[in-house]
Amino acid sequence: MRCPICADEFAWPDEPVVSLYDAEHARYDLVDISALPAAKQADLTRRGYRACPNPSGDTTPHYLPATYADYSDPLVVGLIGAPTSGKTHLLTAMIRQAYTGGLRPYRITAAALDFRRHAHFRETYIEPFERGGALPGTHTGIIEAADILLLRGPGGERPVTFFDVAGEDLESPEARNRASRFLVGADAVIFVHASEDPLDTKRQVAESENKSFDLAIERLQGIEGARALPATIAVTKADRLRYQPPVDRWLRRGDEQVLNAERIRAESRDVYAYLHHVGAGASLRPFESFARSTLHFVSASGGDVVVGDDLTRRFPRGVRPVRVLEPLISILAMTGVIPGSEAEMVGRP
Ligand SMILES: Nc1nc2c(ncn2[C@@H]2O[C@H](COP(=O)(O)OP(=O)(O)OP(=O)(O)O)[C@@H](O)[C@H]2O)c(=O)[nH]1
Ligand SMILES: [Mg+2]
Ligand SMILES: [Zn+2]
Repeated sequence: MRCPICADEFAWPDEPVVSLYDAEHARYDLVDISALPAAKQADLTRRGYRACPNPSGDTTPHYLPATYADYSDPLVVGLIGAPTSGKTHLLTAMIRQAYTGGLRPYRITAAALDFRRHAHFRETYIEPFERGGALPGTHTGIIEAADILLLRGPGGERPVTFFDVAGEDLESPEARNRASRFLVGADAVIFVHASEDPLDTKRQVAESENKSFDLAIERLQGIEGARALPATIAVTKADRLRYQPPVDRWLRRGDEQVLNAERIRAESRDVYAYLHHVGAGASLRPFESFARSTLHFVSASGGDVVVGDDLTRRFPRGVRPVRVLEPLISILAMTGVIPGSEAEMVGRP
């Protein structure tokens, strides 16, 4: 199997031991479960972890849910985008909505597979986001997965690991070897482009380039079969374009309730035209580089952040995510998590 965190291949040990997390001492304890009754074994395995042997020795120690290898066909999904493009807010809104039944129209439920990781993600991102707080920029040098979910649906049970690293690392040729190693094992990529960024973009960026996209694509192209990797381009912060046709029309639709490849194609065409029109042609490279891709307008927060007198950054009217699941749904269709003939057509010309 391949570890979703370090992308190393290794044989999953078939031993009756699991590592249980001891919160009090902040450590993992190795427990031999062989003498326990089957029900207890199953329960401890469900809650337990296994240390990844990380044969290439290139990461800090990390643990996988002990049930990870029970599922065939795991997915690794990575977010790519410039610093402050909105990756973390989008992923937070997306995972939050997947948890609260947002994939029900596709008969998919989401649960945490890695309980500790999800609890951390919930406390650090989902809860502050729900309270209307702006999320901090992602620390550089972090190479751990953000969350590992288990999606259950007509396509079976699929673990999905999400990676959200700092845009700064994605743009840096030195750091990217570590930070974007997850790309080596990625099964799908969400490319995030921020529409108009008057608040955050203090830097001058040549319109002709999107460094994080370029570096990620370059790295992926070194991997066999990379052209077949499903990709989606999410133009986020689209709340800033809400009065602008045709963006207004897509945003007003809210969450879709059925999978419709033709509609996704129509939205993709509109996003393509928008990016082209505003001179962001460089952000269209994923569309040109991968055989199957879709493009979407999304908004994680529904509005701009406001800096208060105490310098905290908040969304004053709370958050109202718009169409944040659409990029994920396209990925799920293109990776077979949503099966069927309609899904087969998603992202194809
Ligand atoms: N208007 C608007 N602003 C947003 C939206 N999503 C994020 N932002 C703002 O964009 C800024 C950056 O968002 P992040 O999600 O932290 O961006 P990031 O890509 O994760 O940035 P790094 O972690 O530094 O790579 C924050 O100030 C957010 O308030 C959105 O949907 N609409
Ligand atoms: Mg971030
Ligand atoms: Zn590993």
